[in-house]
Amino acid sequence: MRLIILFSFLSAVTLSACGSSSSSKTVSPGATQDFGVPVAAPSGAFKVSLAWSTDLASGTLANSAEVRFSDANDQALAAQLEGFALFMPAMGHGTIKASELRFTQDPKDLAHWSVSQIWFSMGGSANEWVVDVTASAQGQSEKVRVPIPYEVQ
Ligand SMILES: [Cu+2]
Repeated sequence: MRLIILFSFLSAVTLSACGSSSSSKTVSPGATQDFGVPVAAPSGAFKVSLAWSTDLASGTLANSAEVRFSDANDQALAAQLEGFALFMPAMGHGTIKASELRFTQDPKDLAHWSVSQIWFSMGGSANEWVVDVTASAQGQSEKVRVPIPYEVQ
């Protein structure tokens, strides 16, 4: 019970702190193919890149993203998406409603997944949220931290 009260208090305090930042980069209309720079898994088993399909907003399940996996030579790599965990490093918390996430693998391109029903528990400026993507490829399951260079409103 004390933990719950503490968490509620922290959430209330940090909500205003996050909103005060000046950065306001949002997802551009038609930016669904902007996958950014791929991030390599520690072992090099795969790289992952994200393209956000929507402007990002807290307090809604309307956010969605495309996820692509590639190998060391940037060729498409079939992979199993196992986790998509939002995290806010500056405040040390994740998000809620993670059980609502929906993962869909493209049956014609096993390197390509869609993630929908993504819930941000609070807003933030560009790069305040990150996503820890867990996936397995080439027999290795690994977690990769991918930046989110967009404002979450
Ligand atoms: Cu926060």
